[in-house]
Amino acid sequence: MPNTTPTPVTVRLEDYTPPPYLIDTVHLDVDIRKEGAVVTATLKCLRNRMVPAGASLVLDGEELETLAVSLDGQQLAADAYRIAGSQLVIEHVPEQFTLQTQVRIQPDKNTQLSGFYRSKNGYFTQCEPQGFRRITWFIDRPDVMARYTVTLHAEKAVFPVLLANGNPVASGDEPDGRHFATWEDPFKKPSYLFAMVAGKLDVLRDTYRTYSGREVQLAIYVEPGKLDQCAHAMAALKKSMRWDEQRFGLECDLDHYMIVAVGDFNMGAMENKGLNIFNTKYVLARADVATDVDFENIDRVVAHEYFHNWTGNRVTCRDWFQLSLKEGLTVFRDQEFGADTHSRETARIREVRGLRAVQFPEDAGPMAHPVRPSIYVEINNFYTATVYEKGAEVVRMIQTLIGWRAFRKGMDLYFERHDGQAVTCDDFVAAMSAASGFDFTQFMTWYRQSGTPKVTACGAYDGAAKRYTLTLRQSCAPTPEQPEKAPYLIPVAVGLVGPDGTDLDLGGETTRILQLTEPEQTFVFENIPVAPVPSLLRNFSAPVVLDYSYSESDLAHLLAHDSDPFNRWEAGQRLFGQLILSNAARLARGEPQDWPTSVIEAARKVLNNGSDPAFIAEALTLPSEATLAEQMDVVDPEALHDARNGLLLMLASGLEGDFARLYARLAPSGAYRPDTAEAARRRLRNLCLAYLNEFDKRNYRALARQQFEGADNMTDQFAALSTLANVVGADGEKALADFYERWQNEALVVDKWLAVQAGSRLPDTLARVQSLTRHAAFDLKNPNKVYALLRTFGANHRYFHAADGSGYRFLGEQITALDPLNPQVAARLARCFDRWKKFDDGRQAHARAVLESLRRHTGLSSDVFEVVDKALG
Ligand code: B3K
Ligand code: ZN
Repeated sequence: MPNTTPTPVTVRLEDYTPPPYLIDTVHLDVDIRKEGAVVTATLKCLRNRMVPAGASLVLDGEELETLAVSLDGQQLAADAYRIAGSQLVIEHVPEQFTLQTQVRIQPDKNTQLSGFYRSKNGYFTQCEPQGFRRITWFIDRPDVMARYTVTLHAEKAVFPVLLANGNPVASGDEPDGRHFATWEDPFKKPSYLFAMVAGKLDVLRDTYRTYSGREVQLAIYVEPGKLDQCAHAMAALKKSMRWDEQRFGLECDLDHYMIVAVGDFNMGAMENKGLNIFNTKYVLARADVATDVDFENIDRVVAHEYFHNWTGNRVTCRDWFQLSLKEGLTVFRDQEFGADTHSRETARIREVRGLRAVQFPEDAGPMAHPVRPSIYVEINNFYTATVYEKGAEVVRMIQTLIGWRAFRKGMDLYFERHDGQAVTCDDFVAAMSAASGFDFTQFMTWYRQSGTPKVTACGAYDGAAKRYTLTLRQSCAPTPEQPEKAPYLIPVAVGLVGPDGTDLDLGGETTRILQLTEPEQTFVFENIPVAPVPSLLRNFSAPVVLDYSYSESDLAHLLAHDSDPFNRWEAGQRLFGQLILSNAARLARGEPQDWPTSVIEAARKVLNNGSDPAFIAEALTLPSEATLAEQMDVVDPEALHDARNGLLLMLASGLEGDFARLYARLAPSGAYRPDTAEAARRRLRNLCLAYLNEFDKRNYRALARQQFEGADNMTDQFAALSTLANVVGADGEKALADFYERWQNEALVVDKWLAVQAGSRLPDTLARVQSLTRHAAFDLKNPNKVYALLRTFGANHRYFHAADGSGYRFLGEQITALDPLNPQVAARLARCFDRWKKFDDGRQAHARAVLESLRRHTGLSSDVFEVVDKALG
């Protein structure tokens, strides 16, 4: 009988104790057959000398059919060990011993996609955080690091490719058309970095010479027929290898670096040592099937997983509470890589846009948790925007506080001290502190406290004394587990912009980093000749909400002149946000919309000031409904939606001529090129097209249709489709039908087709999404399809939060259907309900009914339970 999935338990950081036993080497023999895979594990174990002798040996396992257990070559009788729930316990073991277990697993039935599972072209693994225990009995925690040797056996014709971490050391044929391959990983690693693959796959090979002259064999494995979609990922890999050498002095330590793409994958990708496994979404790209955003995302994810080889694999996490140690740091590294390889200013803008759309709501909702959580039920629920993106902001603040040179020294010291170890966030910060002399004691609040701090600023200019005084106050609203908050150390980058638009001199610098440490603090700037407009929190120097009562003309001034590109963009976002919110309030009161014409002039200046087209496009993209909703006491999603669309139409009317001219001027001058400048041109041109189609005018529809039909690349084709799919009329229907007809065999393009319909602002969106769940293109077992259709719908602010509760009920049903198949993905969908308490009583009643019925559901996974239970509070 297979042992079962575990009953939910609460795990606490304060309960951490070191493992009583360690595992030195692991030999795995995996025999893959139709009836299941038999896994024989031989573990050389020893007592951990840090822990008193006498503890029982406790191994983790889930859904394993145990066939045999032996200790030092002696088969154990059934009463010499016990299997209780998800643990195998042996009471008395020697100081050193060899444990061998044999289990059968059922990868074909593994719809959770954790552990060893079947996908279209073979078998794949996902072990982080706790999937290895679904393959064999093990001490499945990251502070147990071992050396692995793996032998795979499978039918040769069906699974010609057999891979595991490390280096190939043997392979050959076996009777009955079978074959085997043995891989040896020279590096010690935690079990979560284990990977193996058996499949029929094509491979793109290349090599990379490191700066010390070692040659690394690179390989990207994909579904047969997709080799022509791998070149970009390979180039991205080589670029990231070079960048990590140049920026951080970090060299690849492997002889073989392999990436395997799989269509069924819960997340983006996984950094298994030397054998990354990727969602196809972050590998496959060709100009006709992938957009500029896809190309850039591939760069970022390939780099991210590669960078983990040092930040995560060489130095890993002691326990899962330390997840941000590797994730926050690695996101920061991939952000910096993105900034260096694309555009630094737009990279920062997109990061902050994402942070505000996802992490700020998370931090204000029921799932709020610190960057280093202190308690969890299901660790999979903590791969969050807080751990990743806010974690990256925390690392960025460290760099801001000590400067990049000291930061680099801190990184060097971190590796010098901890290479080969499993450590904590404190160890990282201690290295930064030792390298810089900076005292991070108060700064650690960022790791401990959840919630987004609010900084309220107030400025005063004394003309006689030529003095500008800035008073900053900080506060942080209570979060579910933390009613009281201690003050943070907040780096606030400040510039003072003069009436002519130039930065005033602040004693040899134009931006000063203030350190706000008290609840309230006053900063004085001397020798300021004129009354300035303050440019606060430049480059978004801390993940806080900044409150300053800027006038509309202040904002227009900053939007036109601020030397800090982030704050130039920010000024526009504030201006648009304030206007949308005040118009939403008017609509809610039954009053008509009212837009000042000055906003058109401000936007026109941006359009025509000769900035980088990517920046202009960012500046003229309005803040999202989800971001703005956070600023409303009671969210009225209809008024918000209508007001935001009102501003789109207002800008379109005021700038119609500008948009039309720009659309024509930005027409492509040759065949598609994927580079940053061309991508920026397309981005702005497509924004013009969308604005122009805010009017119901035949000539603009025709432009969109022409672009849809004539585009030689997916960026332009899909932008035209999105425009058409969001306007009433037959053009949208036809474009959607044509698009599907053309791309139905490209899974990733079909995902776009699903998403564009689920995110649409047309009133029949829910009905359409409901019918799409029954379409041949949809598959509840495939996470990409679920994310494309269902999560996009859950993020459709207007229709998910429909007043009659229909959106809530629909998603509730889908979560119920998905949970038994894939609880991790179901729990992610359940997060769409996070903000239900911000809405009116009617909507709350509908959401509560759905959440309560979910919580009552028998057999609900601990993943979904944790999310729903917290949401109900
Ligand atoms: N480390 C993986 C995340 C795996 C999550 C499993 N639930 C991807 C990444 O951050 O690189
Ligand atoms: Zn990561």
